[in-house]
Order: sequence, then C-alpha cells, then structure tokens
Amino acid sequence: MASAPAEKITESVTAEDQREQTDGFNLIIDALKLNGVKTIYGVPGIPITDFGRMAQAEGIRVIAFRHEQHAGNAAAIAGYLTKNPGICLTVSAPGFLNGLTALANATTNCFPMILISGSSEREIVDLQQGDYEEMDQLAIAKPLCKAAFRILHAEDIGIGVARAIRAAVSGRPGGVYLDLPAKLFGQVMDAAEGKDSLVKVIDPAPAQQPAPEAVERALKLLQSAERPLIILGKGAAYSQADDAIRTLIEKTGIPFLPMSMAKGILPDTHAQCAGAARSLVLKESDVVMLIGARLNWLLSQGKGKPWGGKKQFIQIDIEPREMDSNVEIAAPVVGDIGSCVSALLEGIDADSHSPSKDWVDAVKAKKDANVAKMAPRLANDNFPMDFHGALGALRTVIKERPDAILVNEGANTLDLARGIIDMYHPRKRLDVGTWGVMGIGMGFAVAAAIETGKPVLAIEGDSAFGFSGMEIETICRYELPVCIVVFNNGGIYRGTDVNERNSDPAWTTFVAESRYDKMMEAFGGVGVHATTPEELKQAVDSAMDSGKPTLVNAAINPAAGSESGRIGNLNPQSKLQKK
Ligand code: ADP
Ligand code: TPW
Ligand code: MG
Repeated sequence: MASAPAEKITESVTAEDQREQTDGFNLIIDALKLNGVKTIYGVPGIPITDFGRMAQAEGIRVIAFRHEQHAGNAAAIAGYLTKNPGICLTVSAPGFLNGLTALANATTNCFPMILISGSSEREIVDLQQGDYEEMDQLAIAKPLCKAAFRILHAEDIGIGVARAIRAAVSGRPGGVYLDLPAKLFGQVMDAAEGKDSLVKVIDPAPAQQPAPEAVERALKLLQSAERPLIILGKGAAYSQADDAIRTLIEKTGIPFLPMSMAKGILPDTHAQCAGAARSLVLKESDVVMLIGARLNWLLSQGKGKPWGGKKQFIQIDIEPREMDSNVEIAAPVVGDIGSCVSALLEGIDADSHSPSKDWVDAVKAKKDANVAKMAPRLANDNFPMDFHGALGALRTVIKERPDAILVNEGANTLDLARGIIDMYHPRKRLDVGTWGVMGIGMGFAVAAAIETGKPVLAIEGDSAFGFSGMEIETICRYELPVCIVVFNNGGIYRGTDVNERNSDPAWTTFVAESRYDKMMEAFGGVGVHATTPEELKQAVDSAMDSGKPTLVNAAINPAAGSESGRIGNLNPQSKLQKK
C-alpha cells in the first residue's frame, strides 16, 4: 500500500480537529438549559452517571434520590407548582420501571413532567439478545403517559427535547417519556451544527380562548340558577389564574367548594367557602360550575345520592373530551382556565348572576353548625392522643404560617387533615391526588422545598410514610426545610387488628410503638417523640423556625381511625355468610 507523505496526513487531521465538536451529553444538557430547566431529579447508574455529573458541572441542580419513584414524584409536583415540566432521570429497565409509576400518576393527575431514561442498545433489545438491563422501554411507557419519544441521533436532540416539553405542558398537561439509548450520549457532531439544531420552545402552553357562544351559554345557565355552586379543582390551582377566579367568585357571591388540592385558591376561611357544608351544597345546588375539576370518583361521578338528583353542569376544562364523561354537561366551556374565567367575567353582572339569599343563608347556617360541632374535638387533650387533638395543633401551625407547604398522605391521616386544616394560599396543599396513591410524601416534600424555598410540613400516616421513608436521607443530605410528622397509630387505618389464626401479626398492623424519630437522627436530622398536642405543636414550630430537617413521631391512639378513612364505602363486601 502506497503511503501518503507524512506531513500531509498530519495537516488534514489538524484541520478536522480544529472544527469544534460536541456530543450527545452536551447537546442534551444545552437543550434542557435553553428551555429553562434548572433542576433534574433522579438516581444515577449506567448509562446516565456521567450525564448527571456533567449537568451538575453545567449549573443544573441535580437532586439524587434513593429510589426513582420518589424522584419521579418530585418531578411531577415540580411541574404542578411551576407549570414547567419537571424532569426525572432514570437508568434503564428497573430504574425506568421504578420511575414509571410516578409518570403514570403524573399523567392521571394532569401534572407536566418528563421522564428521561437511559436505555440499552436498540439492535440488541430488538433482537432480544440479552443486553445489560434490556427492555423495550418506549413500548412499555406509551400506554401510561401522554406521549413517548425516542431520540436516536445527536442531531435530533433539539427537536426531541422540544417535542417532549410541548407535549407535557400544552393542552391538558401530563407525563411524557423520553428514551435516550446509551449510544446517543457519546455520539459526536460538529459543535456549530449542534448548536444550530437546538430548539427553544416558544409559547409552550398557548392560551386557548373559549368560543364566545360557549361563554354565552354558560352565562345564561348561571343566570337561571337559584342555588348555584362553583367547584374548584386542582386544574384551577395549576392554572395560576388566582385573581380571575377570586374576582368571579366574589363578584357573583356564589358559594364555592374546593377539591383537596384546590384548597387555598381562596382561603378556606372565606365567607363563601362551602367546605364545611359539602354534603349540603352537593345535594341542594341546582347549577354547578366545575372549574378544573373532573366528575370522577372524588365527586361521585356527578350522579347518585350525594348529588340528590340531576344537576345542570357548566364545566370549564382545557380537554374537550372531558365533557359528558359521566353526565350531560349543559354548558361546556373549553379553553384554558385563565382565558375562560376572564371571558365569563366580561359578561357577569352581579345582580343577575348572584345566588338567592335563601341559598346563601342555608349554606352559612350549615357551615356554622358544622364548624361549632368540630371545635371542641380539635381542642381535646385525650391521652393517648387522637387524630383530632393532633390535627387541632397542626391546624394552628398552618394558620400561623400560611406560607408553608403542606404535604399529606395516609387514610385517616389524609381524610381528617384535609377537612380540619384550613389553607390560606393557592398551591400550598399537595396530596395523594386522583389515584389516592401512597408514596408521594417525601418526593413531593423535597421538590416543594427546592422549587419554592418555603418550609414544608409533611403530615404522614405511618403506613404512607413507609412507602418513601428512606428519602429522609435525601432531605437531610440537601438540608431541606422539611418537617415530617408521622401519625403513628401502629398500622394501616388502625394498629389494633388481630390475626385469629396464628401468631403472625394482622396484615394491617406494624411494630407497636415504633420510633420513626430515631430514623431521622441516623442521618443527622432532628427527631422528636410527641405524645400530646402541645408537645407536637412545640416540636413543629421549632422545626419550622430553624428550617432543620425534622421528623416528629406523633404517638396516636392505635384504636383511633376507621377502616379506609372516609372511603370505607368503596370496599367490596363479601356476599358469603361468615362461617
Ligand atoms: P380535582 O382532583 O382537584 O377534582 P382533577 O384532576 O380531577 O381535579 O381535574 C383537573 C382538570 O383540570 C383536568 O380535567 C384538566 O384537564 C384540567 N386542567 C388542567 N390545567 C388546566 C388549564 N390550565 N386550563 C383548563 N383546564 C385545565
Ligand atoms: C401505592 C392502599 C390506602 S391508605 C393506606 C394504604 C396502604 C395506608 C393507610 O394507613 P396510614 O394512615 O398511612 O397509616 P392511617 O392514618 O389511616 O392509619 N398502595 C398504594 N396506594 C394505596 N392507596 C394503597 C396501597 C392504601
Ligand atoms: Mg396508620
């Protein structure tokens, strides 16, 4: 073989070298940064370990969790709080699957997030030749999220990331899966061309104006109402149309009922809040306006006994297919909540759209009676402490610190806290959402602290806490201002069940009198054991003042609590006679 003159070869290599190169790692980081991504939640491993290091070096905050599900939950709630998609980063197959629960949950709850997962080599996966952590992740993710994409070439990174962002936040928000095979990270291309291939997503969630006829129809129906009701859902909280919603409610004087995570858009202490008269307003109202709330199980599908007969519904939602999902919607208003509520406001006239005085008086009377009935229970000093005594103390904490974020999960711990603890500001209450899923606690708490910088109070059933409890190490590692209160009644619903058959414990019970506070001490956090409402309040106040990661083990009477909290009616009943 004839060899070329030595100096000629050197010359051409040098020319090639002089053109700057970039690679998949850098392009993904640049694409995310270009689109305002500031934080990634994830767990490291092949093939993403170096990617996380490089992202951190480039100024993206990379929060490492102990389990992907909690990183995914953190990304999901970051999306809910900011309207920008939260990013979760996982390794292939098992890490991806661990994150998938959070992605599916985000989609169910209409929270925008992107699960980015490394994956194995396509050639090997598709021939099922047994690659390291082999799995066809794209196919598995598809039915569980809003959209799923895979990027195979470095030059497509810009478009791929842009598509994922737009899919997550436009229209009804949801979870998006982005599959990045290991080979992509190392792919090299010309740096200038790479830069040119990146896409900044302009107006990722465009306003969607409602049709004027739809607004007209809704206003007419509202005008015909005598006993109107407005139901606010977490879509309303997500929309951040706080001022428009408040104006609509106050201008009309219509009673409003907040769904769990919509509490605080207007304060629960607002004169028109019908939270304490829920059964009455559902049953007795005649026209109901839903703003960012679905007629799913949480609202008895809009029919049956709780509704006391057929209603006429106005529904404001960005998703047209949500209309008539359960019952006829007399006045569908499709668009984003900010635009829809503003359009309604233009046609609202306080005289003709206000409720009858009888209705307002009836709601107020019921509400006052229920609040008076509850007051002594919240002030009780029973020993051992019960749910009401403990929640009475925490209710005061939030009243005194309305800026704090409340995370809440469990059964009794959830249902009772939701009813008892008043919220004063929007997007301060984060909980189990549409699925009633256990395990969101620590992921939500971490992201709430990181995204908002506000103190977080996580009120957790002892079972609920167990699903994500190891993340207290994450909370301590990042020194987050999170105070966790474990409502320790020794089990799921109660700690008193007995297995009659053998010496195994009943399957709803845990080790009696566990000391969850000691777990926190293992990681350098503050642990407190509280046995009275007073001790509890003192410990939480001190945690909120200091901002130090704290876990308070609240010893709750094991006999307190009812089966499935407030939704025992959903348990199937055995048709067989007990032998
Ligand atoms: P809740 O559980 O509080 O009752 P849901 O999750 O059932 O609330 O309902 C939220 C609804 O809000 C969804 O149907 C979703 O399409 C809708 N939504 C979310 N964001 C917006 C928005 N910006 N504008 C209009 N509708 C929205
Ligand atoms: C992922 C089923 C609903 S509530 C609950 C479980 C296991 C725990 C209730 O006990 P806890 O509360 O937290 O101690 P309390 O105050 O009543 O004692 N797996 C998932 N999600 C759900 N919802 C369950 C199981 C469940
Ligand atoms: Mg419990």
